[in-house]
Amino acid sequence: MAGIVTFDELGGVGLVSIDNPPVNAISHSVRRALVDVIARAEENPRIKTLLITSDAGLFSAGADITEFDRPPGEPRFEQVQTMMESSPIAVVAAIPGLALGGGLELAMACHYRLAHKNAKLGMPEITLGIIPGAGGTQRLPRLVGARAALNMILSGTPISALEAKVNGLLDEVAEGDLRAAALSFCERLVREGLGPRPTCHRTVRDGLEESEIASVLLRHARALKGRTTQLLVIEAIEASRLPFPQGIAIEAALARKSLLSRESLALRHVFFAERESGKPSPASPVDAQRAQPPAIGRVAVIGAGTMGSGIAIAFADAGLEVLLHDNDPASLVRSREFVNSTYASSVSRGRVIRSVADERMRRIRSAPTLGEVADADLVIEAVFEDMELKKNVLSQLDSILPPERLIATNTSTLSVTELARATAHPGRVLGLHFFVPAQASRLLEIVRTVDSSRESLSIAFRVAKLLKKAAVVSGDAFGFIGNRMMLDGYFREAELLLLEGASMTQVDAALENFGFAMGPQRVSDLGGNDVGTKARVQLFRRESRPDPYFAIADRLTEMGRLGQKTGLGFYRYENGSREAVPDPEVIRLIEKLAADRGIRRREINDQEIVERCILSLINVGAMVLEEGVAARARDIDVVWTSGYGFPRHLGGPMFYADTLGLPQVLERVRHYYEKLGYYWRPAPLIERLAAADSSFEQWDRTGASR
Ligand code: T1G
Repeated sequence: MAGIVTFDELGGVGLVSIDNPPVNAISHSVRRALVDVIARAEENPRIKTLLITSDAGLFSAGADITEFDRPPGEPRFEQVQTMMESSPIAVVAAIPGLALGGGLELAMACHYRLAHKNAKLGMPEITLGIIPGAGGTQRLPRLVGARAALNMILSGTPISALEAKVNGLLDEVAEGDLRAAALSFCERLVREGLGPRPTCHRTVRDGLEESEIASVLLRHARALKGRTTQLLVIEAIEASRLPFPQGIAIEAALARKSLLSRESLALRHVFFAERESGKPSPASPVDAQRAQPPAIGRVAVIGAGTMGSGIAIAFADAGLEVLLHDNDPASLVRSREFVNSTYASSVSRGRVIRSVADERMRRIRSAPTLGEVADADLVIEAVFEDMELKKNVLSQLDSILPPERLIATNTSTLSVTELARATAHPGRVLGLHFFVPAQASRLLEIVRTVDSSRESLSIAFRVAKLLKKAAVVSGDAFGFIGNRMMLDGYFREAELLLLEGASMTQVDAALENFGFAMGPQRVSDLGGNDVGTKARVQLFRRESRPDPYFAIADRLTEMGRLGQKTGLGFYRYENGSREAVPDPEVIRLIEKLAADRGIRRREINDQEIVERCILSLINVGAMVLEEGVAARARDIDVVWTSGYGFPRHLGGPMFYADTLGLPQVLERVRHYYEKLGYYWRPAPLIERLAAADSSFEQWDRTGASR
């Protein structure tokens, strides 16, 4: 492909520039082009040094993930690297921005490395369930030591150029013009007679004691819960003590093993599902796919409660000006305190430096009168969850704002269609459903109505990209995607299992061992049992459904046991701690509620707990798909992995169902249908796909042609 790698001669320097949009993935064509230019440079007697870089703002995001399921084309990665490392001329990497995975591995096969001060260098392979497979587990320990290498690879988080200079990964950091710094670096090499310096000839300066491995594993235990890739990483890094050819052979075998693992298939599924869900689905009107959203510089948030303040922080973190309005001055004062304390804790945890925090706080300005938001590019309403109140706010905004401006509601339970029709321009209204805490939760449900215009949708996608949120489009129906599945499936089963005899600690532990970050009762206590009760009342009233199941949670709300915020909920939280302590009073309450309902309590094992909570999630997920509330099964996986703590390494509930096999899923759902009743009726979509021995993935693939 023309121009994918360019070559220029600048004095005695051969300048190689990679240009493979969007992220300079080291694809097969890039590898082929690199081999060509290196050979040309080596044949050119004027060329004394080779400079490998890019003008694309980043160096490379690594190997081309889309090529993983195909046999690697020649030349393979290591052939390119061996050519660079064994080159008779000095090869220098100049890193302008991100250098990730295979991109950093390419740079480590160069003899010298420079980077711009804003560059970030990382090995994120573990986030894809694989180990570095282009020499990273062999060259990185030789450059930074085994301990630092293990940490970098297990965390998967990029480090700054400064850290990389300190730990030996970089030879120089350029404050200003990287190209100029790199060219004078090359001239200095020639002047000082410094030639090739193969990384593979180095030895690893520090060993890895068992105790160190254990402490590093402990540090990453939470992020790697239920995972196995880290064991392959350790095995590969331990092999870095061997001569390079032996170590690299061991890495290659372990990398192949990791690539075929279920964990990696699941994590790659989530990687691409997140990128797809952030774009109009194939089912969306073509013009929605092409709509160019206007620039967004200033946002207004109406309602300065916890959600409104969190949303304001999310936009300030993304670099936008935020106007925060509330007609209760006391709320604006409380919100300012919340914003200040949130940034203060981010600074104290080293997540952001003081000056940046101050800058972001300055971007959030209070707007005591609603009129002040008239020149905002978009407005998000986050007032109390009451239909009439929200309708009133939306119709006022509708009269204040120019008709092309987007008005979004953060409702989690009310009909967005009904709210939109309270305005004269329902097309410019849709739901932007943030999750607690709005400034940190990665998920954003974009709730579209039949009236929502393509412009509104494209602005919503733009907002999600700006906020770096995983965006998923949902139809305007009961509980949208996430809450519907949580209430109609996951939480319902968790409650029933308590009534039938399982203990809270048992249910929470079983699902945490399955891989959830937190079990259902602890999540309910974190979010507030009153919030759950209020949401259910709204939702079940909206759908005039009987609320047969949440007897315990609603009783706790009546008793004022609202959760962590009151120190009492399903559990007891002593002196403001987050440690959940079982409370005999709640156990007695559950026994009484069960007796009142004639439920005979019994021993329940963990397998039944996990099966009922997860299969009910899958069953309701299939209904959400069939009803068109979610456009793709993989959208549901994004909702649950980025917003509800479903383990990413299992791919999300629908991907997980495919790994179980839909015929098996159907057989178990039918088992519970017979045993527990109508709410376990198998979703017709599961029955059809199981009968055809098909999968949700195939269902997605046939999407538009269905
Ligand atoms: N390969 C192929 N496509 C990629 C890609 C990659 N490595 N990275 C991103 N894309 C696509 C992505 O699907 C999207 O496509 C577009 O680029 C923009 O991405 C040998 C084996 C770099 C931080 O894990 O973390 O090297 O949707 O929307 O938000 O040991 O992309 O437009 O069609 O995410 O600005 C290791 C993965 C690979 C980094 C940019 N590397 N990428 O974020 O844009 S494994 C990674 C990212 C490896 C070696 C091993 C992010 C980003 P589309 P985007 P962004």
